[in-house]
Amino acid sequence: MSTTLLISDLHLHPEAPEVTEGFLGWLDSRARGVDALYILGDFFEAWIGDDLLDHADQDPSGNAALALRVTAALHRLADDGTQIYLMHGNRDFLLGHRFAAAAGAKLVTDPAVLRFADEPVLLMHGDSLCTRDEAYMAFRQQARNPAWQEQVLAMPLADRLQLAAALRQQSGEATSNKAEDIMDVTPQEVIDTMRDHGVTTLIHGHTHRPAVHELELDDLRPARRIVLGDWQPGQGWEVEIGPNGNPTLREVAL
Ligand code: LP5
Ligand code: MN
Repeated sequence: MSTTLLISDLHLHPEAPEVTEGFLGWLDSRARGVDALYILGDFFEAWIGDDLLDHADQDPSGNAALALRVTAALHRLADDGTQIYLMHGNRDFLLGHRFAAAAGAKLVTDPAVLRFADEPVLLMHGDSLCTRDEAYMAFRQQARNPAWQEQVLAMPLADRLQLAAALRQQSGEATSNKAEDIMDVTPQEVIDTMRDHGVTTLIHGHTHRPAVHELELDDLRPARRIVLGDWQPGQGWEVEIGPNGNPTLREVAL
């Protein structure tokens, strides 16, 4: 009996200890013994580089200590036989192989197509579908540029912490001034992306608008878009895909 769990948008942060504890509890109970666990981005509120793992002593923010606890817990699950996969989000696109190795996980590209019970399923973080948010699309292009990333990763940790805080503040100001529909996925982009990948099921996070949307592709085939929610104190979201290949979106009490 194969079971896969998918989660997204935990936004783990030293100042949100209830979510961290809730996640670690979920990992030890619910995720124990499953075949695969997919974390579809924004696992951390902000990730400034894997070298943080080596400098917990120089990190007053508490992010390094948090990451070490979380990687150790993930590695225990991996050691028990669960395959763990990490996809980048718009907050943790700097997660790298060093982090993945510490967690016993593999990085997966966004988008990724998997097969469940012989049906292809498209997994994404979801930010790339928000094409009407032109300011974000421009930021995304810059943030995913390898040359920019290399330059940023060469900065001292303290400067990176500051830069991340500045970007978070600018993002907070920008999003409070954007229309709600601009920050949701573009319907036609969803349909085009699903067609391009030959799928009738898409699972993503990012928008924090958990739902199952039934839709129709251009060729009139029925399709569904399953949106994972973000994790809050006491409440998370998961998608379970069991042996029949059918995904179920569920609210999780933490
Ligand atoms: O994240 P959230 O929910 O606030 O909003 C997102 C989009 N914003 C972002 C930006 C991130 O929040 C920034 C945090 C990154 C942390 C890691 C940093 C690691 C690198 C630095 C340290 C080493 O993703 C937001 C969307 C919203 O989702 C909904 O989809 O609207 O998009 C924006 O807010 C973008 C703004 O509109 C414009 C960009 C502001 C920053 C401009 C600086 C440009 C210079 C960059 C190089 C220094
Ligand atoms: Mn996101």
